[in-house]
Amino acid sequence: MTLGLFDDAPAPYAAPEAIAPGAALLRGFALEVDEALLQAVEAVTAAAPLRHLVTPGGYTMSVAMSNCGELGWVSDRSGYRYDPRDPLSGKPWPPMPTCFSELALKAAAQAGFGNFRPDACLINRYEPGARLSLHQDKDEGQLDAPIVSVSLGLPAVFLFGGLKRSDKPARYRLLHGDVAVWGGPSRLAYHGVAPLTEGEHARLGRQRINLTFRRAR
Ligand code: MD3
Ligand code: FE
Repeated sequence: MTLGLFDDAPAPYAAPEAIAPGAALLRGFALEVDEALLQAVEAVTAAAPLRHLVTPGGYTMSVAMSNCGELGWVSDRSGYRYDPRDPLSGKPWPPMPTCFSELALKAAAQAGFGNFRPDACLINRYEPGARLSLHQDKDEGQLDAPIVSVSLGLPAVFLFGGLKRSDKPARYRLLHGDVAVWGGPSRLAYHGVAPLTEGEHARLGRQRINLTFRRAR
């Protein structure tokens, strides 16, 4: 791994690793700003608490979720949707912190997607045992925009499949500070997260936080 030698990016950021057409892994890309991101997560989730949503099929998700930005992803018995308001409070979601939108813009550009302006950021919190089964992200209005994801806290095994649910997924271990960009031919790939393994992260304790930045409209 070439650390600190890619463009003029600061160490310990490594060159993007292409994992599929349109999909790139930027190991350590968020490390420089991790404390700012985590403080912003704390501020957002103080205003819009993490909660376990119910799927249209009636299952309670093991991952706890919140949002910031103009739109937030929500699920209930009536379906999945992007909503400008937090259903818990009836108020707009907290604005997207500047450190969030700047990181997403830079990461997308590094992976070849210029001018990425996310209008939605889903915050996922995993505790040991929490998982996300294989799914596609297709509720967004703009499927030509990429999705940028930022991993914080405990490591997770990310499952990256193909365009069919039956395609056997590849596994990637995502660590604190890793950023991934998913666009173009990979935008509708099936993906998920294996049950989080027990552990203790120095800053976050027994949890993993994932931020996903989307262009929902
Ligand atoms: C690949 N979150 O919130 S982020 C989700 O780690 C979600 O919390 C996971 O999947 C997590 O919907 C994975 C990585 C990710 C996000 C969107 C994708 C990978 C993707 C869209 C297409 C292909
Ligand atoms: Fe997803």
